[in-house]
Amino acid sequence: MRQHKLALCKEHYLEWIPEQTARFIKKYWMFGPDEKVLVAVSGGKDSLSLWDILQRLGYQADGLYIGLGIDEGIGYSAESQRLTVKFAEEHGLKLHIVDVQKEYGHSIPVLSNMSLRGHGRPCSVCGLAKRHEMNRIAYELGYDVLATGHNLDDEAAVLFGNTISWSKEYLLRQKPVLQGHDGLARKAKPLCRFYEKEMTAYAMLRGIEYIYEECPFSVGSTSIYYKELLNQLENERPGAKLNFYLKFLEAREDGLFASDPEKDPPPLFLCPTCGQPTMYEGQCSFCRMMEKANQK
Ligand code: Q46
Ligand code: ZN
Repeated sequence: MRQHKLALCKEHYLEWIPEQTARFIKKYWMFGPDEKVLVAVSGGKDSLSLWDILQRLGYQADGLYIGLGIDEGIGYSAESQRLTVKFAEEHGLKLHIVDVQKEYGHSIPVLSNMSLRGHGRPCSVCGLAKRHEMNRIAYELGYDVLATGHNLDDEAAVLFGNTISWSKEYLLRQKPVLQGHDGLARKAKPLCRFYEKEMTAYAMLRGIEYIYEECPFSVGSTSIYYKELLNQLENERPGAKLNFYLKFLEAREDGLFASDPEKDPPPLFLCPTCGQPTMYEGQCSFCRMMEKANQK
């Protein structure tokens, strides 16, 4: 790990990753040892590794898999669900499965083809549906916190995108942990300081079987382009990616932004259809999308 000027053998690497994760969980006040954690698992290396690390650290961590109905000739959702179920069974872990199509009548590709949002790209519809379902399940089943497997490459790419467009609203919300309020679950990203490569190494050394294919809809996405740019920078200057992210976190702690919605949260309304909190009065974006879909 050039960025840390550190080289470890397998045995020590597999100890170092959970130790560091425990340190980040504590440092950013993500959750305590007695809290109930819901891990959003997709069948990929990051989320399965996160689940593995949390159970090794002794947390009460259950999984949530959201079936998106993405096939695209490679059976992407079916395979990622199979690997997630396999992991849960092998480790004796509790897994909740929610299928968007069974729950709401339409899969993500079908919703996307209805051109309801996202200009024909499924990620906007998919992201909205995933956020809605993660919050709903965490809330309905009484979990204290929702943990996702975002790694440093994900976080740095989002930060880069939001910085070049100076999207203040999104920059304000980019944190290792977002406190919950008014029906919004607390969200934590315990892997946010690990490089993607580090997580791949962890998953492989632990023998975790994960889906190698990326979601077919991620091809050509802006976030992949930003990741490539940041990797070029990292190759020239080891540690640049980590520095970019950590210096941003420091700057925001030092008052980069005058207002902080966490300290002074905006008033929220309740969606009359699903009861979840929304930024605006009336139905939430998810229920509006579903209503339009059902009218088609
Ligand atoms: S699963 Fe969904 Fe991602 Fe696929 S459709 Fe886009 S958002 S790329 S993390
Ligand atoms: Zn709603």
